Amino acid sequence: MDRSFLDWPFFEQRHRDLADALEAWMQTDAPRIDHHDVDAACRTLVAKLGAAGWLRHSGGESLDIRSLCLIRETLARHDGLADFAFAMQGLGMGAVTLFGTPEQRAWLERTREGTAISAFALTEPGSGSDVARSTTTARRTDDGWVLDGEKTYISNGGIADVYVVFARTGEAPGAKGLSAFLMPADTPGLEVVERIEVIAPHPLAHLRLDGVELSDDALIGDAGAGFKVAMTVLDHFRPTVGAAALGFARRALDEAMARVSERQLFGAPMAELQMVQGHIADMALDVDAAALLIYRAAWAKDRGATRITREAAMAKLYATEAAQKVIDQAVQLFGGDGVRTGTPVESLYREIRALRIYEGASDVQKLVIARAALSDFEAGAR
Ligand code: COS
Repeated sequence: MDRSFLDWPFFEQRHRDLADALEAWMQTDAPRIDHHDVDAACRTLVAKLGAAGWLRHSGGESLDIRSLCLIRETLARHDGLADFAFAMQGLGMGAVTLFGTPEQRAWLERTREGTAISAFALTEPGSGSDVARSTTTARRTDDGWVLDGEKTYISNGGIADVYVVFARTGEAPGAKGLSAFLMPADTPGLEVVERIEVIAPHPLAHLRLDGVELSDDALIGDAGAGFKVAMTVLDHFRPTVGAAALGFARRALDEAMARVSERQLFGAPMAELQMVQGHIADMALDVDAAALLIYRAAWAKDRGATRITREAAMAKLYATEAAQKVIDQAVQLFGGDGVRTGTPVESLYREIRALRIYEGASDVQKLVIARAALSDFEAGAR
């Protein structure tokens, strides 16, 4: 595949080395595992990614967003479930990496080694895009908190060892009354009530919290700061969702180019037809444009920007929407084989869809970008 993007000025030599080493690992040592039992597959993937040292990049003292993006892009190009397993260790522990106490960071040792699996429990049956409406409650007691409510579409739900969960602590209405908590999976009162099946299978569950007792030291960050904790975590991880989409798109483009180079149509390879070249041009353009937005956002954060809300939203929105189009065109170029169960482009077609929804749907990213643009304009106009 085209690796010329690694020469872009966004990267340092350590990033090129990381991308090369992971590519080599995926081609030689990577676990070739059966995906039919997704729970077992994810446990194996987390253990192997941990043992090989890749999960050290998923959290810790700080996050290098370019490394996270390169890893997700590379894993996604080879295996969507490997990307999922890596990504969730980062998102799940994101609040601990960014805001955790030294005691809470003990969990990071385990998620970075691949000996514990983490999850990010924000979405509720009544609030997905509108986080400020979250209704799960955390009531103060003499020595801690009691949590009640429901969380849904929680990735790694059912196999996670630890959850970061967001609940209403009531300091103020709406966004200013939420807090983040660290909740081990074996805490009494936490129940996995339903496993959710989706078009690209991965561990996903609906959770119920019924009188879950947590101690004082489970609180991550300040009471009432949970909305900002969640948004800050999402700002760090949204470019990486774009990177996973980019990995899927690069794979689709490579598959399509191999196909049109080999397949004969009207007496010549498909690649010689201008209509086919039009598809390849659109796909290649989308891939490069997505990569530029993703690595611009990652670079901006890594070089010290306090917030990359706008850049992260642009990267996620563009890359996920573009990848959907790229993959759809690859399916088209494959003809009947493109929709045949088990072919690479068929599975990419299913894998990409959720990325336009989770960690902030495309519509939410537009809202975020427009708000940032208007607020910058108003600040400049004053
Ligand atoms: N970083 C830090 N602080 C942020 C922030 C960010 N990215 N975004 C908002 N805030 C702050 C705001 O500055 C505001 O604080 P002040 O009142 O002190 O200024 C506060 O948080 C509330 O912000 P806002 O009024 O913009 O919140 P809204 O309720 O209007 O919602 C959206 C904002 C819709 C953008 C937010 O709810 C969102 O991102 N939703 C999608 C959530 C998501 O990704 N869900 C998927 C779950 S994970 S699979």
